[in-house]
Amino acid sequence: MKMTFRWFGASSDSVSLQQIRQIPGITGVMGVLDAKAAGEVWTEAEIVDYVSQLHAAGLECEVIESVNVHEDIKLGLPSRNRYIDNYITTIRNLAKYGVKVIIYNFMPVLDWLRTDLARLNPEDGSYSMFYDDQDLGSMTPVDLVRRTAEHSNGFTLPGWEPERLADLERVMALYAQMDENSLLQNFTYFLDAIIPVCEEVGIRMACHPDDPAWPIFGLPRLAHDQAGFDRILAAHDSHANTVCLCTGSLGSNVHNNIPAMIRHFGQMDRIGAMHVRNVRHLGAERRFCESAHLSACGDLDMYEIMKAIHEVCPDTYIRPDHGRMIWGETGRPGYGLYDRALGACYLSGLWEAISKGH
Ligand code: DNO
Repeated sequence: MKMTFRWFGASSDSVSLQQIRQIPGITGVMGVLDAKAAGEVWTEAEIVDYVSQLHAAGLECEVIESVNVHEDIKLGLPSRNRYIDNYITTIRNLAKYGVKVIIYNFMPVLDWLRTDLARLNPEDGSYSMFYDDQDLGSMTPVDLVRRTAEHSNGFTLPGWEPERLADLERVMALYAQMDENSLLQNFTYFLDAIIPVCEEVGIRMACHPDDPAWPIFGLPRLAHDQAGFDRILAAHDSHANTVCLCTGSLGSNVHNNIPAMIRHFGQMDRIGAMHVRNVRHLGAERRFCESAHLSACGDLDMYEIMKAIHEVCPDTYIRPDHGRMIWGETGRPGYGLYDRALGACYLSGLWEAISKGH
Protein backbone atom coordinates (compact mmCIF):
# COMPACT_ATOMS: atom_id res chain seq x y z
CA MET A 1 0.00 0.00 0.00
CA LYS A 2 1.24 3.47 -0.80
CA MET A 3 -0.21 6.22 1.41
CA THR A 4 -0.62 9.48 -0.49
CA PHE A 5 -2.24 12.90 -0.09
CA ARG A 6 -4.09 15.13 -2.54
CA TRP A 7 -2.33 18.37 -3.51
CA PHE A 8 -3.80 21.04 -5.80
CA GLY A 9 -0.58 22.91 -6.60
CA ALA A 10 1.41 25.74 -4.99
CA SER A 11 -0.93 28.54 -6.05
CA SER A 12 -4.11 26.61 -5.38
CA ASP A 13 -3.73 24.78 -2.07
CA SER A 14 -3.65 25.98 1.54
CA VAL A 15 -1.37 23.03 2.36
CA SER A 16 2.34 23.08 1.43
CA LEU A 17 4.40 20.17 0.14
CA GLN A 18 6.64 20.44 3.16
CA GLN A 19 3.65 19.97 5.44
CA ILE A 20 2.60 16.91 3.45
CA ARG A 21 6.13 15.53 3.60
CA GLN A 22 6.04 15.82 7.40
CA ILE A 23 2.93 13.63 7.79
CA PRO A 24 4.28 10.23 8.91
CA GLY A 25 3.84 7.50 6.31
CA ILE A 26 3.02 9.67 3.29
CA THR A 27 5.24 8.80 0.33
CA GLY A 28 3.48 10.53 -2.52
CA VAL A 29 0.77 12.81 -3.82
CA MET A 30 -2.36 12.18 -5.84
CA GLY A 31 -1.85 15.20 -8.05
CA VAL A 32 -4.00 17.47 -10.15
CA LEU A 33 -3.43 20.38 -12.49
CA ASP A 34 -6.14 22.45 -10.93
CA ALA A 35 -6.24 25.15 -13.60
CA LYS A 36 -7.02 22.85 -16.53
CA ALA A 37 -10.51 22.90 -18.01
CA ALA A 38 -12.16 19.65 -19.13
CA GLY A 39 -11.09 18.79 -22.67
CA GLU A 40 -7.77 20.68 -22.61
CA VAL A 41 -4.45 18.91 -23.19
CA TRP A 42 -2.19 18.74 -20.12
CA THR A 43 1.09 19.76 -21.74
CA GLU A 44 4.44 18.17 -21.00
CA ALA A 45 5.78 21.47 -19.69
CA GLU A 46 2.91 21.81 -17.21
CA ILE A 47 3.31 18.22 -16.05
CA VAL A 48 7.09 18.52 -15.63
CA ASP A 49 6.63 21.68 -13.61
CA TYR A 50 4.13 20.02 -11.24
CA VAL A 51 5.90 16.67 -10.90
CA SER A 52 9.33 18.19 -10.36
CA GLN A 53 8.02 20.20 -7.40
CA LEU A 54 6.85 16.95 -5.82
CA HIS A 55 10.11 15.17 -6.51
CA ALA A 56 12.09 18.09 -5.06
CA ALA A 57 10.01 17.69 -1.88
CA GLY A 58 10.82 13.98 -1.73
CA LEU A 59 7.32 12.86 -2.82
CA GLU A 60 6.23 10.51 -5.61
CA CYS A 61 3.60 11.33 -8.21
CA GLU A 62 2.28 8.04 -9.56
CA VAL A 63 -1.42 8.96 -9.39
CA ILE A 64 -3.16 11.91 -11.03
CA GLU A 65 -6.80 12.87 -10.38
CA SER A 66 -9.51 14.78 -12.13
CA VAL A 67 -8.40 14.62 -15.74
CA ASN A 68 -11.95 15.72 -16.41
CA VAL A 69 -13.90 14.27 -19.31
CA HIS A 70 -15.44 16.89 -21.60
CA GLU A 71 -19.25 17.01 -21.55
CA ASP A 72 -19.39 16.43 -25.34
CA ILE A 73 -17.86 12.97 -24.76
CA LYS A 74 -20.48 12.09 -22.14
CA LEU A 75 -23.20 13.45 -24.42
CA GLY A 76 -21.84 11.60 -27.47
CA LEU A 77 -21.74 14.75 -29.64
CA PRO A 78 -19.82 14.71 -32.95
CA SER A 79 -17.23 17.06 -31.43
CA ARG A 80 -16.28 14.32 -28.92
CA ASN A 81 -13.51 12.94 -31.15
CA ARG A 82 -11.47 16.10 -30.81
CA TYR A 83 -11.74 15.96 -27.02
CA ILE A 84 -10.91 12.25 -26.97
CA ASP A 85 -7.77 12.99 -29.03
CA ASN A 86 -6.82 15.62 -26.44
CA TYR A 87 -7.45 13.13 -23.64
CA ILE A 88 -5.18 10.59 -25.33
CA THR A 89 -2.42 13.19 -25.67
CA THR A 90 -2.75 13.92 -21.94
CA ILE A 91 -2.53 10.19 -21.12
CA ARG A 92 0.65 9.87 -23.19
CA ASN A 93 2.13 13.00 -21.61
CA LEU A 94 1.40 11.85 -18.06
CA ALA A 95 2.86 8.39 -18.74
CA LYS A 96 6.16 9.98 -19.83
CA TYR A 97 6.61 11.46 -16.35
CA GLY A 98 5.96 8.35 -14.27
CA VAL A 99 2.20 8.48 -13.77
CA LYS A 100 0.67 5.01 -13.40
CA VAL A 101 -2.98 5.72 -12.53
CA ILE A 102 -5.43 8.40 -13.70
CA ILE A 103 -8.54 8.98 -11.57
CA TYR A 104 -11.47 10.43 -13.49
CA ASN A 105 -15.24 10.33 -13.40
CA PHE A 106 -18.06 10.07 -15.91
CA MET A 107 -20.77 11.92 -13.95
CA PRO A 108 -22.91 14.12 -16.20
CA VAL A 109 -22.54 17.87 -15.55
CA LEU A 110 -21.92 17.78 -11.80
CA ASP A 111 -19.02 16.17 -9.97
CA TRP A 112 -19.42 15.41 -6.26
CA LEU A 113 -22.03 17.44 -4.44
CA ARG A 114 -23.09 18.50 -0.93
CA THR A 115 -25.94 20.68 0.30
CA ASP A 116 -23.73 22.24 3.01
CA LEU A 117 -19.93 22.54 2.81
CA ALA A 118 -19.37 23.51 6.45
CA ARG A 119 -21.98 22.38 8.94
CA LEU A 120 -21.10 22.89 12.60
CA ASN A 121 -20.84 19.68 14.63
CA PRO A 122 -22.19 20.97 17.94
CA GLU A 123 -20.61 18.19 20.01
CA ASP A 124 -17.04 19.36 19.36
CA GLY A 125 -17.10 22.61 17.35
CA SER A 126 -15.67 21.06 14.16
CA TYR A 127 -17.19 21.58 10.70
CA SER A 128 -18.16 18.84 8.23
CA MET A 129 -19.58 18.59 4.76
CA PHE A 130 -23.22 17.57 4.85
CA TYR A 131 -25.89 16.33 2.43
CA ASP A 132 -29.66 16.16 2.75
CA ASP A 133 -31.80 15.07 -0.20
CA GLN A 134 -34.70 17.10 1.16
CA ASP A 135 -32.64 20.31 1.00
CA LEU A 136 -31.58 19.40 -2.53
CA GLY A 137 -35.21 19.00 -3.52
CA SER A 138 -35.84 22.69 -2.88
CA MET A 139 -32.85 23.86 -4.96
CA THR A 140 -32.18 24.08 -8.68
CA PRO A 141 -28.74 23.03 -9.97
CA VAL A 142 -27.93 26.72 -10.50
CA ASP A 143 -28.83 27.53 -6.85
CA LEU A 144 -26.66 24.71 -5.66
CA VAL A 145 -23.65 25.66 -7.77
CA ARG A 146 -23.91 29.30 -6.72
CA ARG A 147 -24.14 28.33 -3.08
CA THR A 148 -21.21 25.93 -3.41
CA ALA A 149 -19.05 28.62 -5.02
CA GLU A 150 -19.97 31.13 -2.31
CA HIS A 151 -19.05 28.78 0.51
CA SER A 152 -15.79 27.36 -0.80
CA ASN A 153 -13.52 29.94 0.87
CA GLY A 154 -12.31 31.28 -2.47
CA PHE A 155 -10.99 27.89 -3.64
CA THR A 156 -12.19 26.12 -6.76
CA LEU A 157 -13.63 22.75 -5.83
CA PRO A 158 -12.80 19.74 -8.00
CA GLY A 159 -15.47 19.46 -10.63
CA TRP A 160 -16.92 22.88 -9.87
CA GLU A 161 -14.66 24.94 -12.10
CA PRO A 162 -16.41 28.18 -13.12
CA GLU A 163 -15.88 27.66 -16.85
CA ARG A 164 -17.66 24.29 -16.75
CA LEU A 165 -20.58 25.68 -14.87
CA ALA A 166 -21.16 28.91 -16.74
CA ASP A 167 -23.55 27.25 -19.16
CA LEU A 168 -25.06 24.83 -16.71
CA GLU A 169 -28.66 25.18 -17.78
CA ARG A 170 -27.87 24.63 -21.46
CA VAL A 171 -25.90 21.44 -20.71
CA MET A 172 -28.54 20.13 -18.29
CA ALA A 173 -31.12 20.46 -21.07
CA LEU A 174 -28.98 18.37 -23.45
CA TYR A 175 -29.22 15.46 -21.00
CA ALA A 176 -33.02 15.61 -20.84
CA GLN A 177 -33.47 12.75 -23.32
CA MET A 178 -30.56 10.64 -22.15
CA ASP A 179 -30.93 7.48 -20.09
CA GLU A 180 -28.37 5.21 -18.44
CA ASN A 181 -28.05 2.99 -21.50
CA SER A 182 -27.13 5.81 -23.84
CA LEU A 183 -24.69 7.18 -21.25
CA LEU A 184 -23.12 3.72 -21.07
CA GLN A 185 -22.81 3.64 -24.87
CA ASN A 186 -20.96 6.96 -24.81
CA PHE A 187 -18.81 5.73 -21.94
CA THR A 188 -17.96 2.58 -23.93
CA TYR A 189 -17.02 4.66 -26.98
CA PHE A 190 -14.64 6.68 -24.77
CA LEU A 191 -13.12 3.56 -23.16
CA ASP A 192 -12.69 1.81 -26.52
CA ALA A 193 -10.66 4.81 -27.70
CA ILE A 194 -8.47 5.39 -24.65
CA ILE A 195 -7.91 2.00 -22.99
CA PRO A 196 -5.68 0.56 -25.78
CA VAL A 197 -3.45 3.63 -25.39
CA CYS A 198 -3.35 3.10 -21.61
CA GLU A 199 -2.32 -0.53 -22.14
CA GLU A 200 0.45 0.62 -24.47
CA VAL A 201 1.90 3.24 -22.10
CA GLY A 202 1.29 1.42 -18.78
CA ILE A 203 -1.45 3.58 -17.29
CA ARG A 204 -4.58 2.37 -15.48
CA MET A 205 -7.75 4.47 -15.64
CA ALA A 206 -9.63 4.47 -12.30
CA CYS A 207 -13.25 5.59 -12.44
CA HIS A 208 -14.41 7.55 -9.38
CA PRO A 209 -17.91 6.73 -8.09
CA ASP A 210 -20.90 9.04 -8.22
CA ASP A 211 -20.98 11.11 -5.05
CA PRO A 212 -23.52 10.94 -3.47
CA ALA A 213 -24.06 7.39 -4.69
CA TRP A 214 -27.41 7.78 -6.48
CA PRO A 215 -28.76 9.78 -9.44
CA ILE A 216 -29.46 13.48 -8.78
CA PHE A 217 -31.49 16.17 -10.58
CA GLY A 218 -32.81 13.49 -12.95
CA LEU A 219 -29.39 13.07 -14.59
CA PRO A 220 -28.36 9.54 -15.60
CA ARG A 221 -25.49 8.13 -13.49
CA LEU A 222 -23.75 4.76 -13.78
CA ALA A 223 -21.15 4.46 -11.03
CA HIS A 224 -22.84 4.13 -7.66
CA ASP A 225 -23.05 0.43 -6.83
CA GLN A 226 -21.39 -2.90 -7.55
CA ALA A 227 -23.67 -3.73 -10.49
CA GLY A 228 -22.97 -0.34 -12.09
CA PHE A 229 -19.21 -0.77 -11.84
CA ASP A 230 -19.52 -4.33 -13.16
CA ARG A 231 -21.12 -2.84 -16.28
CA ILE A 232 -18.39 -0.19 -16.62
CA LEU A 233 -15.61 -2.78 -16.28
CA ALA A 234 -17.33 -5.12 -18.76
CA ALA A 235 -17.77 -2.26 -21.25
CA HIS A 236 -14.09 -2.59 -22.15
CA ASP A 237 -12.52 -5.63 -20.55
CA SER A 238 -8.94 -4.70 -19.67
CA HIS A 239 -6.52 -4.58 -16.75
CA ALA A 240 -6.30 -0.84 -17.50
CA ASN A 241 -10.03 -0.25 -16.92
CA THR A 242 -10.36 -0.01 -13.12
CA VAL A 243 -12.27 1.47 -10.18
CA CYS A 244 -11.15 4.28 -7.87
CA LEU A 245 -12.89 2.77 -4.88
CA CYS A 246 -13.91 5.78 -2.79
CA THR A 247 -15.32 4.42 0.47
CA GLY A 248 -17.04 7.67 1.47
CA SER A 249 -18.75 8.24 -1.89
CA LEU A 250 -20.04 4.66 -2.16
CA GLY A 251 -20.67 4.57 1.60
CA SER A 252 -23.11 7.49 1.36
CA ASN A 253 -25.57 4.88 0.10
CA VAL A 254 -26.59 2.64 3.01
CA HIS A 255 -27.15 -0.26 0.58
CA ASN A 256 -23.49 -0.51 -0.47
CA ASN A 257 -21.36 -3.00 1.46
CA ILE A 258 -17.91 -1.44 1.09
CA PRO A 259 -15.64 -4.31 2.30
CA ALA A 260 -17.59 -6.70 0.02
CA MET A 261 -17.12 -4.35 -2.94
CA ILE A 262 -13.39 -4.06 -2.25
CA ARG A 263 -13.12 -7.86 -2.21
CA HIS A 264 -15.21 -8.18 -5.38
CA PHE A 265 -13.22 -5.69 -7.49
CA GLY A 266 -9.90 -6.52 -5.80
CA GLN A 267 -10.21 -10.21 -6.64
CA MET A 268 -10.76 -9.17 -10.27
CA ASP A 269 -7.58 -7.03 -10.00
CA ARG A 270 -9.60 -3.99 -10.97
CA ILE A 271 -8.91 -1.52 -8.17
CA GLY A 272 -6.62 1.21 -9.51
CA ALA A 273 -6.65 3.40 -6.38
CA MET A 274 -8.55 3.96 -3.13
CA HIS A 275 -9.95 7.05 -1.43
CA VAL A 276 -10.51 6.08 2.20
CA ARG A 277 -12.78 8.09 4.49
CA ASN A 278 -15.76 7.59 6.78
CA VAL A 279 -19.31 8.87 6.60
CA ARG A 280 -22.13 9.14 9.16
CA HIS A 281 -25.72 8.44 8.14
CA LEU A 282 -28.18 10.75 9.81
CA GLY A 283 -31.43 8.87 10.27
CA ALA A 284 -32.95 9.19 6.81
CA GLU A 285 -31.55 7.26 3.83
CA ARG A 286 -30.21 10.16 1.85
CA ARG A 287 -28.91 12.32 4.66
CA PHE A 288 -25.31 12.10 5.83
CA CYS A 289 -22.30 14.04 7.02
CA GLU A 290 -18.61 13.40 6.54
CA SER A 291 -17.08 12.28 9.82
CA ALA A 292 -13.54 11.88 11.14
CA HIS A 293 -11.85 8.78 9.72
CA LEU A 294 -12.16 6.54 12.81
CA SER A 295 -14.73 3.71 12.74
CA ALA A 296 -16.13 5.01 16.03
CA CYS A 297 -16.95 8.39 14.43
CA GLY A 298 -19.03 7.18 11.47
CA ASP A 299 -20.96 4.26 10.02
CA LEU A 300 -18.20 2.53 8.03
CA ASP A 301 -16.02 -0.14 9.62
CA MET A 302 -12.58 1.15 8.71
CA TYR A 303 -10.82 -1.89 10.16
CA GLU A 304 -12.84 -4.18 7.85
CA ILE A 305 -12.13 -1.85 4.93
CA MET A 306 -8.37 -1.87 5.52
CA LYS A 307 -8.46 -5.64 6.07
CA ALA A 308 -10.22 -6.14 2.72
CA ILE A 309 -7.60 -3.95 0.99
CA HIS A 310 -4.85 -5.93 2.69
CA GLU A 311 -6.37 -9.18 1.42
CA VAL A 312 -7.13 -8.32 -2.19
CA CYS A 313 -5.10 -5.29 -3.32
CA PRO A 314 -2.24 -4.81 -0.83
CA ASP A 315 -0.16 -2.82 -3.34
CA THR A 316 -2.78 -0.21 -4.16
CA TYR A 317 -2.56 3.56 -3.72
CA ILE A 318 -4.56 5.05 -0.86
CA ARG A 319 -5.26 8.54 0.28
CA PRO A 320 -7.23 9.84 3.24
CA ASP A 321 -10.12 11.78 1.80
CA HIS A 322 -12.18 14.81 2.79
CA GLY A 323 -11.45 15.81 6.36
CA ARG A 324 -13.46 17.98 8.72
CA MET A 325 -12.27 21.51 9.48
CA ILE A 326 -10.78 21.42 12.97
CA TRP A 327 -8.52 23.54 15.18
CA GLY A 328 -9.70 26.74 13.51
CA GLU A 329 -8.26 25.83 10.10
CA THR A 330 -9.65 27.48 6.97
CA GLY A 331 -9.07 26.12 3.49
CA ARG A 332 -10.65 24.33 0.58
CA PRO A 333 -13.67 22.44 1.96
CA GLY A 334 -12.68 18.83 2.66
CA TYR A 335 -9.03 19.49 1.93
CA GLY A 336 -7.54 21.05 5.03
CA LEU A 337 -4.35 19.63 6.53
CA TYR A 338 -5.17 18.57 10.07
CA ASP A 339 -8.04 16.14 9.85
CA ARG A 340 -6.68 14.42 6.75
CA ALA A 341 -3.26 14.05 8.43
CA LEU A 342 -4.95 12.45 11.44
CA GLY A 343 -6.83 10.18 9.03
CA ALA A 344 -3.61 9.11 7.26
CA CYS A 345 -1.96 8.19 10.57
CA TYR A 346 -5.02 6.27 11.74
CA LEU A 347 -5.19 4.29 8.47
CA SER A 348 -1.45 3.57 8.66
CA GLY A 349 -1.96 2.34 12.22
CA LEU A 350 -4.71 -0.04 11.16
CA TRP A 351 -2.48 -1.23 8.33
CA GLU A 352 0.43 -1.99 10.65
CA ALA A 353 -1.81 -3.97 13.00
CA ILE A 354 -3.35 -5.93 10.13
CA SER A 355 0.08 -6.59 8.56
CA LYS A 356 1.30 -7.99 11.86
CA GLY A 357 -1.66 -10.35 11.96
CA HIS A 358 -3.81 -8.72 14.63
C1 DNO B 1 -13.74 14.74 -4.38
C2 DNO B 1 -12.84 13.92 -5.22
C3 DNO B 1 -13.29 13.98 -6.66
C4 DNO B 1 -12.44 13.12 -7.59
C5 DNO B 1 -12.92 13.28 -9.00
C6 DNO B 1 -12.13 12.44 -9.96
O1 DNO B 1 -13.31 15.35 -3.47
O2 DNO B 1 -12.69 12.66 -4.74
O3 DNO B 1 -13.19 15.30 -7.06
O4 DNO B 1 -11.11 13.48 -7.53
O5 DNO B 1 -14.28 12.95 -9.08
O6 DNO B 1 -12.46 12.86 -11.23
